[in-house]
Amino acid sequence: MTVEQLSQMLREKLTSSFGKSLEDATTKEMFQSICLTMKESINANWRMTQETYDENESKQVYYFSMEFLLGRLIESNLLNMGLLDLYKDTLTSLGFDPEEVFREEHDAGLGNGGLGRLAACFLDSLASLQLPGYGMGIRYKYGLFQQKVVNGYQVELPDNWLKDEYMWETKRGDKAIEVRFGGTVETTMENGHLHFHHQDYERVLAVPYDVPIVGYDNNTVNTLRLWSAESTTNSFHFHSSRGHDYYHYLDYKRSIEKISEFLYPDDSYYEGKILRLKQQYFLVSAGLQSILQRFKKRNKPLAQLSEHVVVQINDTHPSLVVPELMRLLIDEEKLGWDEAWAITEKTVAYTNHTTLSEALEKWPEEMIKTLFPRLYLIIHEINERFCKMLWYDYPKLREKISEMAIISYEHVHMSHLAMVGSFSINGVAKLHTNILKDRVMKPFYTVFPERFNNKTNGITHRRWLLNVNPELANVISEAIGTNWIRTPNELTKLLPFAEDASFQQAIAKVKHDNKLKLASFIKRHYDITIDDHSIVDVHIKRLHGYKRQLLNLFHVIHLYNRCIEDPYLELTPRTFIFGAKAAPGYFFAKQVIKLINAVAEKINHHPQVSKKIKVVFLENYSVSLAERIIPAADLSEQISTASKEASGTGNMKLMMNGALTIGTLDGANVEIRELVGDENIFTFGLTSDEVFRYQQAGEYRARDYYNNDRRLRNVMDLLVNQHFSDDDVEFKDIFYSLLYNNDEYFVLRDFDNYTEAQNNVQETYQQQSDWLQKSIINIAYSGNFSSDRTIQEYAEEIWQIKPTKIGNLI
Ligand code: DL6
Repeated sequence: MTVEQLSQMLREKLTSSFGKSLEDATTKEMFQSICLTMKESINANWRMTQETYDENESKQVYYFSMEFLLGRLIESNLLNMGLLDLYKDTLTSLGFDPEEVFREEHDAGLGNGGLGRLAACFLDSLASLQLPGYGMGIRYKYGLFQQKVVNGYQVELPDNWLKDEYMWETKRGDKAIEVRFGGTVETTMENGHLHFHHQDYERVLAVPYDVPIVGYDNNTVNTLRLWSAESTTNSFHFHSSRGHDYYHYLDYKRSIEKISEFLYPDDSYYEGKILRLKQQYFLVSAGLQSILQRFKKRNKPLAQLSEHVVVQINDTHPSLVVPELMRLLIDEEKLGWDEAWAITEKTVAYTNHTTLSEALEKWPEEMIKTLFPRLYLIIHEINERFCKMLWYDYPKLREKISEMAIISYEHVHMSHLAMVGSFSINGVAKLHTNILKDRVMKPFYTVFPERFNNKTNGITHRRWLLNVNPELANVISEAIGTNWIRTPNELTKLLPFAEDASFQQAIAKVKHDNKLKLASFIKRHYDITIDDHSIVDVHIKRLHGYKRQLLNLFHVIHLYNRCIEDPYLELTPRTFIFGAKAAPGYFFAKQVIKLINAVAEKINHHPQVSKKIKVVFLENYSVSLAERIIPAADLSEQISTASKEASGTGNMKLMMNGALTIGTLDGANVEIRELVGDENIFTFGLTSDEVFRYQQAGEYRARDYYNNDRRLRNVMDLLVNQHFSDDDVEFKDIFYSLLYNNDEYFVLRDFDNYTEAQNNVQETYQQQSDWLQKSIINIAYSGNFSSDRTIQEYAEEIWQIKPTKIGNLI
């Protein structure tokens, strides 16, 4: 298609959909017209893809996740369809700014952070590798809250992302499914068999909204199915004799719709909220019922389910799939327990994303019993059988049975349920998987060694390099051709260019241009001028104690102190950028946000120090904001307390865009170091084994570090002497958590090592050619972290699914 033809199409669409001429159209109408034109070709391929899967009887993976952090889809869809440049050129020729038009799309923020974004990257890779994949999630009416910063504090506002029509979704009212909550179970004996009758339950209608997932340069269009909770008048008992029925009905309707109203904003923390549990079951039941309906159309015996379907659960949140699949097979399909169990165990696979004990879900037994009385009986039976098996087959583990049971101390342990009911249990980075095997899940590893495996996370290089940094992508392609786009491991072909002066200059120019763009964004939105030749030092992720934004900030304050002590101090200018949302109830994290803003305020207004350092807290960190920051970054802060960060994926995105990592030996940082070599990454601090040793021996004394390190004292005392605030109250909690609660995340212990590593960063940066060489080496090895690699491993080693070519329809 030519620019002229597309212009004509868009003009016609503006008229037919909005009754507008090009001259009158708003950017929003233009955005919507583009989506409508795109959907015409997407929909044709979408139908074709689904028909091909059914005709070929392809085995499909269903990725169940409570979160899909999609961000915007317009650019990645255009890129994957091979139309991005055409649309950009056409928009420009029509007098529109493409970026402005694309920004009309509201981020779909249906996720907290890493786990949800990983799910989105996986969908992109599945479609791009022509793999039959299907996402199952919830269509929350409100996504993750919008963060505002008011007087330095985080304030949360609702994210009403569906306020305007969501252009990519299609409601499939005809595919709605009933999900049942509460009630009682009556047990009867019929023909010598026990039968379970679920009665007096509440009916909720699960209505699917399907989002097409467009593959890269192929015809594959997979589906992300997002379920929305709705009520029906026929699920409510109207009594003509009773007054106020209408108001009762409205209350009832509201209580049903609440189920898919909002996403819980907690990351790496479990809270036993009843609505959250309802959400989990809602997703699981609707998803599984729709899978079985589809499977039945293939006219195969249920015993073959696992040859057609694999259900991957993204963390334990959907682990009710295990008892729910059992319920459907036993109560609805009339299979016996053993047959149903054999099918379930072969169909479900589980990914763990955290070792933090506070994030491991355990629901009160009573809650499960009340909400899902039939499931409770099934979980009880699974538990009985599992504990008996341990008792008879693993005598050495007898004393561990209460620790391993699915139900113990009046709680249902979801990770135990997931492990017992799955054929595969995987961690998300080598170190993380080893920690699961050797520590957190050790007894389960003893019982099910063959189930444990590692799948190191990845990111889609299409969005995180081609889309966000097209200039870098061009420089790469000019040097090594374009094969790397299909085979990202071919980025290693850049290695011979690492010392090439002209290639280094090309890379440096792209980075500088990206810094200029970020600087202009920061100037526009925050009225802060940043030095576009400064080291752009980036710490972007959720705010959490273990991610140690505080350690970074202590280094910033330390630099500030040094600048004050020595006005002639030679320092390579730095811009410290933070972007982070804190869970609304996480007091400590919110205090850290306030402290970052207070430090920023002080430093940015200091006549001398601000010439060398700037600190910027960018509000409302989101996928779209990450897309602006990452291409401009020089330094990637990955400084979690070792053993706490399961993998990280921001580390991979930044590396792919040429940033060097300063990091602990945690999560996937370990694998980054393995690839690029010790000299191309700045590692520091305690190792995970050292952290475990400290914890076991109880030997850590944070106070000693405060007492013995003058620099640390000078930093910390500023928190409690009103230096950064008008009163001395504000940061005392942070101060006390370090000294009196003994610094759970070893910030003080790692401060010295971190500062040394930061000095090393500065020295290396001053040798620009060395720095650029390292940067190129990082880009070259980043292909290993494409989610295409990860998904290929899942497909071959867990799912046993194969690429299915979709014919050419358009
Ligand atoms: O696997 C995706 C992502 C990892 O990269 C992060 O390291 C990890 O913290 C995150 N885990 C969670 C925890 N949620 N739960 N449960 O988001 O997963």
